[in-house]
Amino acid sequence: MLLASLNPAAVAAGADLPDAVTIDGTTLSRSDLVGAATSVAERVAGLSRVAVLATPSVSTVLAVVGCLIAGVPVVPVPADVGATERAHMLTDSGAVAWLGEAPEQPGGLPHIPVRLYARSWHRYREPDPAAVALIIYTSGTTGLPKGVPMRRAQIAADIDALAAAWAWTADDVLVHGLPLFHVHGLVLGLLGSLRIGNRFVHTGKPTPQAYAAVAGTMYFGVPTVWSRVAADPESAAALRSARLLISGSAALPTPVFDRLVELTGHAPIERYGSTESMITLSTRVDGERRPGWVGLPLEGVSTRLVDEAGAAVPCDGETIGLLEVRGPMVFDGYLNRPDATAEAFDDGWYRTGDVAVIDADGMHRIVGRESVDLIKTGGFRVGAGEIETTLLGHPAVVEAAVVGVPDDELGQRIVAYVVAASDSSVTAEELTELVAQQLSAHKRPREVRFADALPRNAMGKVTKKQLIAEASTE
Ligand code: MLC
Ligand code: AMP
Repeated sequence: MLLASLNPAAVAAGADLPDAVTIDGTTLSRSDLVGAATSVAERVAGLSRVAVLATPSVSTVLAVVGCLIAGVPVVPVPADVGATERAHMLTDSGAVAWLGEAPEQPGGLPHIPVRLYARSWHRYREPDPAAVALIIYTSGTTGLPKGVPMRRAQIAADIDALAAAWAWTADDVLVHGLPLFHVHGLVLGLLGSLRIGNRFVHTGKPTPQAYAAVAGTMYFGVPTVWSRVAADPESAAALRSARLLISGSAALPTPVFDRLVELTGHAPIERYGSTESMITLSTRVDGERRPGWVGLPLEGVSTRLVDEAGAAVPCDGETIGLLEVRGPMVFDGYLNRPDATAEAFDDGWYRTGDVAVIDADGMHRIVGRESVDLIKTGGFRVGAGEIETTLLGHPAVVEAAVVGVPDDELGQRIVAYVVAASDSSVTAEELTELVAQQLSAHKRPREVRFADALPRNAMGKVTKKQLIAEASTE
């Protein structure tokens, strides 16, 4: 069973847990979860796909679990989504209803509320392991986000491999305050806990104070969260009693790693992955935790480095290559995008788009991204192209170039360079708001710089490295 701890027969026979999930101030037992989510399952069974506005709430938890019980694929929609992105996710995924929280703009779809106090004890057969559980949207360098269908067996394989690497058991208390519409918060945090059978606490926002207020054994965070913890010695000290502090979704800066060791007594575990591959590499609970390195392949995972011509690159800890991965958790293709799927694979290996080195012991270090047009900000993946297209949709914008500028706290911060029509009075705020309204609030540029022209090379291509250098030095 994918959500093994929610086996109705075992829960009915006494394998209950009074505080299985705590979220938004409410605590649910395993039997609450089974009863309420099965009631959701009864309302959605037979639907082809449903969308869930994935706020951190009881309603989202029950909606997702109910769909997993009924075998209905879920499209988690970012809680801060804007109009264009939302319309694209609904149309592309073929979602037939909203389940749970009602969005302001339902886009013509019916709404099925989640009733928190309804219960059903109907028993559903476990869906096929090859069935799609989730379709998570993720950004590419250009265009609107692509759907990544995740099969039940892929999710189960990833959680089990992480459990082996981290000695993650039902005795753990897992704490995080991350979004429930991505791999990190939803798949690993929530579904992982419901598979392993540990207590799960969602803190609402991932602030250092909120983390310190919960007595957890495992804490998940993106590097931005850890950098804030490292800047708050009092909250950090409260994490001393934890078993593992785990960082992922972007590179954990070495000074943050070192400061966490000092303040919490824990060398953080770092792990690496993507929406397409889920998590494939991690340092292990019983292995070396080397700052700046993301560890070894998980059980069942193989990795290799190739050069631009596809030839093998030596694993000597120094030579840089393009990282490719293979394993039971890796996806098998984007939804409705055979073109992008073909580009994503090299003879069965997933081209991660990341540049890495591997040393003789098999330790991996992520050096950066192959393309400047895929930005990671606060752990969120954002395509330069989607923001540029949105900005160009404004009548006063003549040219736009979006870059990720190195940032101590966010990893990269989004900066938009804009050439505006000479007679326009368009403001930075107006353009930032346009991105929030069309795409998502978390894709807003932090800064909009107006320019007379964009720097271009002899081929006429915008020289983004020049823009990044300019924005970094000021
Ligand atoms: C932010 N703000 C802005 C702004 N950006 N205001 C104007 N213009 C902008 N461009 C506002 C915010 O709304 C907020 O206001 C305030 O500024 C602080 O913003 P912030 O610094 O961004 O903080 P916060 O909103 O708290 O976000 C930081 C964060 C968030 C770490 C909480 O980035 C986050 O949740 N990241 C997690 C991403 C994640 O889970 N990725 C996993 C992908 S899966 P106010 O008023 O609201 O306070 C994956 C696989 C794997 O990658 O390997 O795991
Ligand atoms: P996403 O699809 O949002 O999960 O983004 C995946 C990308 O995040 C990867 O391709 C990497 O570029 C980046 N990433 C995830 N984890 C790490 C890590 N531990 N170190 C460096 N980059 C990471």
